[in-house]
Amino acid sequence: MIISKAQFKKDFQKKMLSLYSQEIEDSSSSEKYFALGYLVKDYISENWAKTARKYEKYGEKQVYYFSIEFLLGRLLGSNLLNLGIRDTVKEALTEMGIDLTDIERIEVDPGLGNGGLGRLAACFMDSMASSGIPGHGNGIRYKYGLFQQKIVGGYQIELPENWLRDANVWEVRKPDHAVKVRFYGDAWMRPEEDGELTPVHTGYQEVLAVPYDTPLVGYENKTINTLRLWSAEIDSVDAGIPAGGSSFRNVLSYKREIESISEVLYPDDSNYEGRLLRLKQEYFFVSAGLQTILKQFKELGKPLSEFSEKVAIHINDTHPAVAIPELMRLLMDVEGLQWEEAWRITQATMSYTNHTIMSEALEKWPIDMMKQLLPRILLIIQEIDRRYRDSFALSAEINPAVIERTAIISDGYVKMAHLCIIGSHSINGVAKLHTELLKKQELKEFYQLYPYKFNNKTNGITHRRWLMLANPELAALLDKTIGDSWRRNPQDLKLLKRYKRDDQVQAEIQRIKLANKTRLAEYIKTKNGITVDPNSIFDIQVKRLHAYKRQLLNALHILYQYIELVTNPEFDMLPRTYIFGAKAAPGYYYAKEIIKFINALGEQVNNDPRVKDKIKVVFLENYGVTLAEMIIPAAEVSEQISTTTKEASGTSNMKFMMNGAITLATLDGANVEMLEEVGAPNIVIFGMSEQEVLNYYRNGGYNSRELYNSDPRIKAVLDSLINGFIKDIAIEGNDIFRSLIDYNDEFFVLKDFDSYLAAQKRLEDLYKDRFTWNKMAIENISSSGVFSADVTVKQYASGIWDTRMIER
Ligand code: 6GP
Repeated sequence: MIISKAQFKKDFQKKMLSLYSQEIEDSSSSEKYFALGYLVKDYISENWAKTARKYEKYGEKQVYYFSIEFLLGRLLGSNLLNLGIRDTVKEALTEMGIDLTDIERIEVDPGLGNGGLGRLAACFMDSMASSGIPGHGNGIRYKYGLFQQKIVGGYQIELPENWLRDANVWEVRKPDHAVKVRFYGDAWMRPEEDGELTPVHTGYQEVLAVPYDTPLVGYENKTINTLRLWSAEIDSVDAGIPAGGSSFRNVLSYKREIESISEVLYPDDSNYEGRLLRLKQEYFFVSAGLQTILKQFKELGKPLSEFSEKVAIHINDTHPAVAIPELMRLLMDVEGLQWEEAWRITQATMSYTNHTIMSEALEKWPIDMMKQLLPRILLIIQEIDRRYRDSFALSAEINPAVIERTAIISDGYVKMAHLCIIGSHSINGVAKLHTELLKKQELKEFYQLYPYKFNNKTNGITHRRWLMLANPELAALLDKTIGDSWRRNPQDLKLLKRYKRDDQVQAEIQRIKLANKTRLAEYIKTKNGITVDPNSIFDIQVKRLHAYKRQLLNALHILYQYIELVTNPEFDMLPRTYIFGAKAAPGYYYAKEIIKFINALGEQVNNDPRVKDKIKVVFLENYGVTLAEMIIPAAEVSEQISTTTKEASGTSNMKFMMNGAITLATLDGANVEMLEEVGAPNIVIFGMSEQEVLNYYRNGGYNSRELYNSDPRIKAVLDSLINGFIKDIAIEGNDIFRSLIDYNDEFFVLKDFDSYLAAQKRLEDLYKDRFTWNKMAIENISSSGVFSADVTVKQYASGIWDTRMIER
């Protein structure tokens, strides 16, 4: 949109008056944030309504991305950017003596996700709108997002994140679009006189699902899609009141029970109640979303047989898998279709992405739990399972054991990934290697049955948030050097290649990096009280804390350098600042021990005068989208060191690359494709190959104790975990030691140690030659365009969803 500074100032003043009955001069920062936010929402509204009308008029196929997580990050900055008015607004505010960044900082970062999968969903939302794809999100409006992490005495403490305490300016509550979702009760098939069976569901509890819509603003293209998040409320006080009658106390506790459905992201799954609640959440947003989609489709006046020509539903990991039986239910029980027709439509509509091969993340629900909570859905799943098994009855080639292993229901459980594969037309992995592993290992038997369903869609990130917003100076340098076409066509970043040897561009790249490092150093000083030198190498690992991601390998290397520094007078190294950011799942004890270890190591190293400031170790608490936006542009070394085969893709690797960091990586996930794009001289690779890892796993691992006994460096490092050399980790040090030695080092931390050390050394040598390093940084930035999510969502649109992109 186009707006003059004068007009904006008028609008802003008016908004402030109408909201707070006061002048801008008299307002607080927070009031300024709300006034600006509501004003920007007004600006968005017109095209929001128009986009919906346009989709309707042209009968566009709509994509609905079903995800239990959306990690959006703050929206003020990105909305201003995508509307194309950020510079105007910034200048106008400056003229009024107001700093836009100060206002942006007021916004709470809604943490409605855990990590990779939720952030990917958010990048896709931005890229779909920006590419003119009619794609919308469907999820849950959690009252409390991911916990706030505090570090106390080196330990992670979790606090509730009440992100809705003040208003959320972006959402619109739509009570008139509320729908009802049914839980519990009894379901069965009642035989009719004509021999037909009619489904019956009685004694259920009805929950009201109220939608809150958030606009998803496309980049300078007038497209505004919708993220619909559902909140659980009680319908009316007498509906579904449990035994005991509607006393005030009963009503209150009933209200609390219902509202708990959309209360917290990822309820504690260590007990039955928590797991039941999670299943409730899954069905809740899926059913509400599907009911709405079906209703909207019917308003088009088209026959249901054409449903899948107008609607694509994407299942983001297995959490929304009940979408398959729920669509079947709606098509049969409500719309009266026969099984075969409903099944054809369902399969043609649904597609599924797998995000991990970690077996603990493969969801399965006990049949009894499903029967208790979703009795009608269970009947449908049982029928899908029965028909699946029956479909092989005439085929002698299929081994019955294969059918048993791939069935949806077995061993008393409903296997959600199996349901997804059988019930949809497409299943994709999120990087080439990951998809190959799905095909030849994890889902091999499914691949043999349905090779045509499998495809790869390598992840991507939105370069608007992760480059334009997070690193405005770099973005400006790019505009100046190669023009601004990369903003719309990120693959044009490759135009920068031509400048890799250009002294001036090199100097600018280095200057911008230093400025970003300085900014981060200031933050570290304020938050952690640690002084770090912006001229040291900034070596960063930020992601969820998980054993397979191997933050431990990084920490053990630091410990190695520390031991060398204090024991070996010959040892020298370039000063380095190691920065970590990571939340551990509240019940993941081992991950929390690693956090403690990193903090204890930092405490000691940072304060040991013998280290002479050569090493600083910083653990930044409460890692999330907003923090990432400051950390990533300041990185020189990007640690992507997961055990090969374990990281499905990774996406922070792409963000770092786009911001000119050099990747230190195993050939895992999307790192493999990053190597292909940037070329071997511009990335530092180490570690075991896929084949080696798979062979070891097949043969029950390797002998880590032997390695410990034979490699004096490993021995020194591990011994210092348990001999008191590192203070204050008596329990943690011992547990970590035992995980590596007694439990045979499941993630090959020690096996890769030597190779990692050598890679770290190579990296340091490269850094000594600033020309080479800067050249590498430029190669990385210019090769990162293919990892824009714009590229990825277009592949989904043409390869899976079969949707058009609306012309700008
Ligand atoms: C993550 C994967 O671990 C990560 O490698 C990938 O980049 C990301 O998904 C996006 O595809 N997986 C999850 O966050 C998860 O919860 C069940 O998987």
